[in-house]
Amino acid sequence: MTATKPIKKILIANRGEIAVRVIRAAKELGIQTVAVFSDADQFSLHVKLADFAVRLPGNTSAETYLNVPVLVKAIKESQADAVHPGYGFLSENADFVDAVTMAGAKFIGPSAKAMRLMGDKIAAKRLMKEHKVPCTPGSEGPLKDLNDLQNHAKTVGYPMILKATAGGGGRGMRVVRTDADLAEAFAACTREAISYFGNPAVFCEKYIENPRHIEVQVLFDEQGNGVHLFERDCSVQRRHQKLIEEAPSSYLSHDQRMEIGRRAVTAAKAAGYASAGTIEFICESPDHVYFMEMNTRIQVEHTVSEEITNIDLVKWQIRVAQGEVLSMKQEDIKLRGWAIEARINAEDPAKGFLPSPGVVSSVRFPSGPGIRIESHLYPGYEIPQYYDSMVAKLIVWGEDRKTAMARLNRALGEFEIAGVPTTAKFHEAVLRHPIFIDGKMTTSFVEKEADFFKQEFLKVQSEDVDVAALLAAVFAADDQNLSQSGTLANSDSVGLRSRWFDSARHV
Ligand code: MV4
Repeated sequence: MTATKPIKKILIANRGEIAVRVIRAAKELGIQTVAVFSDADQFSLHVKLADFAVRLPGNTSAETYLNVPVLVKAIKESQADAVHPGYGFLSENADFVDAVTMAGAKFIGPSAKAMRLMGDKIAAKRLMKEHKVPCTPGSEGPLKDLNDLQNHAKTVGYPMILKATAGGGGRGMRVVRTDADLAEAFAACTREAISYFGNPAVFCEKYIENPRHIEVQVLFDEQGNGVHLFERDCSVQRRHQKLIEEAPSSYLSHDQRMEIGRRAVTAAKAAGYASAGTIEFICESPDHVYFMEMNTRIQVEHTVSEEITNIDLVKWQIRVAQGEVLSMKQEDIKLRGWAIEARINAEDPAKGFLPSPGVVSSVRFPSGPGIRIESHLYPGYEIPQYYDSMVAKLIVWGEDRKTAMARLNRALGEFEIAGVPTTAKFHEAVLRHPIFIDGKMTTSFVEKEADFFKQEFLKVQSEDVDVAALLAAVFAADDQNLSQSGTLANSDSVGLRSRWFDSARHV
């Protein structure tokens, strides 16, 4: 038995909903919490909910949530004995893991070594191959020069994709479709690799057109015991920003599900991984599922895996960081029902998803059976312009996919954030699309169906206008009706949703 070292005080090096999520998990484990906040986040919910808070002067991410020396100072001053990085910001920065460790605190996540290994896409792919995890066909290592790439093009064929080894999440990639474009793409990709990641190494792969994006949640303790919590389907995305995630995936059969899960556990074990992590796969067909990369952090969409397994991943991250051994075996983890998450961003889908920071005048979150909200919003909160635009996650659970979709639709109908446009309306349109309803979406779905979504927005807007015009006409005809019929909208509500009638006048 390895000794456990109880954590007493966690500093959360993050903001927004994930900071709130971590604070809640820590509190339930009887652990104190330290929030850090930028000037723009002075009135943010994570600051109100934490036991302590440390100001990080400035507004930009670089000055605050990405500022390692300032965070190290906050760790020391607050005497936190552990740090949770959330997602984004420094969550996959191995140098930050080292800095936290040097400051005498426990990093809640994998070792710097495992993080560095999986952060190098070529090294990660090599490791997977060694462990017989299928990978996308392509160059085994970094491309030496254009000649090397031209030789690979002959075996891999077109279309092909060039990726920076230090990249990931869609950055530093180039699709090449012809011989003529090869030289220019290679030069551009190498240039980007240097300027974005400070590492010129680039590799090539067969480009899978219209893939499904499926990822497997894994959870490992520091003794090397690990399990998977089945897969998530994240195919509904736009420009590498996920919009809807669900678990499990309607793409896989039971046997394919168990196989992809086993591969993910093999992959994480090979990396010497501890904590919660995600193995991303790209699917050409249900039988051609290739390892793509590992995300060495808790992800935004971890919630859907929690909902179908009844396992609290953030609490388990904290527990394994204390040296605790996983109490469950793979056969203890039962897949129950279906979960869908809709990311609600302060963005205007009618304006190309333009960010829409500003004051939230009122908030009405849905509730009732099978509904979970993860959000840092409250009435009067001002969404700052400096950070990610995600302001809420709406997660629903149902016995099956159909039930979950109906529940998400019901919940979106109740959902209201007034003051700023959000992506909630877009999600309602996705739920009306036959490809989504049939579970047949690929990563090109949103882009390819752009016309459908435009039409849906026009319809919604004209419906609102029609109702408004109708009511205006009614009011003009009979002034008395003003107080007896209208819409259930107040000055803070968005749009016209329900119409009401005074039944007493109609009997
Ligand atoms: C690919 C691919 C097709 N073929 N690799 C994008 C994010 C990064 N993790 C890798 N990505 C892709 N790699 C090969 N060989 C297509 C994508 C891709 C994608 C992957 C997952 C989710 C959304 C995506 C959107 C566009 C492209």
